[in-house]
Parts: sequence; structure tokens; C-alpha cells
Amino acid sequence: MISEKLTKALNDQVNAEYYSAYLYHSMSACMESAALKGAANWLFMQAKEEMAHGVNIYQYILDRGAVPKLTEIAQPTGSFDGIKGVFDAVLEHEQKVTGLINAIASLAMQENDHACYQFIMWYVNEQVEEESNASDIISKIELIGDDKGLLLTLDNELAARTYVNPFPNNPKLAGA
Ligand code: OFO
Repeated sequence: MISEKLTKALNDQVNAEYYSAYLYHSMSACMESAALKGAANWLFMQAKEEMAHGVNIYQYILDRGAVPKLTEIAQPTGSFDGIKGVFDAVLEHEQKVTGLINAIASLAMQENDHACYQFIMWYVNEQVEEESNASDIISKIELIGDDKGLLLTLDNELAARTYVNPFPNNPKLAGA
């Protein structure tokens, strides 16, 4: 049986993942209203992945014999200054999430909960990719500077992102 402390940490992480989805939806709307539909698409796909991250933890809590407790999701905060402001905020947010995930990994280690440690390691690795993706986009935005043509090229690149279910074996996410 998983400890109450670890269950609480995982519950909080479900909330954090759903909040991430909510935040990325609000950023997506911001980009769509600025006529950057590619960036809006990238953020919308990101939001979908975050929901899957949350559902996967929700299922794990059940699989460990505990009951997920869903709590209030906060209103997304921050007003974003253009595409650079949005992706700076994405990176900052992902760095924060990395801290939360690492804290769960440390707790699982402390409690000698090897199963939970192994479960959360997927998220530890995922955070490396998520931070790197956001950093790459920020670097491109910085290179582009004020060139509107190149900005549209980047927007087209971001439009190509499609949703890939990160957990195809999770029955709750089958067909998602
Ligand atoms: Fe942005 O990543 Fe979830 O965990």
C-alpha cells in the first residue's frame, strides 16, 4: 500500500498537471488572438499531453489501492508579452514542474517505494524533454528578432505538432 504522504504528493501532482493544461489553453488562446495559429496549436497539443500526464497519475493512485482526491484548479495567471513572453512562461512553468516531480522522486526514494520511484522516473525524463523543447523555441524566437517573415515560418513549424498519446497502454487514455 502506498503511504498517505506519497498519495498526497501524487494527488497534488494530478492537480499540477491539470493546471498545466489549463495554463497552456490560456496561452493557446492568447496566441490564437495574435494570429499565431501555429503557436496556438503547439500549446493546445501541449495542454492535451498535460491532461494525459494527469490522468496517468490518477490511474496510478487507483492502481496502488488509494483514491485520487481532485481539488480546485487555480485560474491561470500571467499576462504574456507576445510569443516570446509566452514561451518564456512555458519554460519557467516547466522548470517549476520539474521541481515538483523531483520532490516526488525524492520522497519515493526516502520511503523505499521502488514502484513509485520507477513510475515517477518517466516524468523525470519527460521534464528534460519538455524544458529542452521550450528552450529550443525560445532560441529560435531570439534568432528571428523582428523579422515577421521568419516568425511566420516558425509559426508554420509549430502548426505541424500533432498529439501523440504518451501512455497508449493506459486504458483510460486508449483512443485519446
Ligand atoms: Fe509539462 O509536463 Fe507534465 O509532467
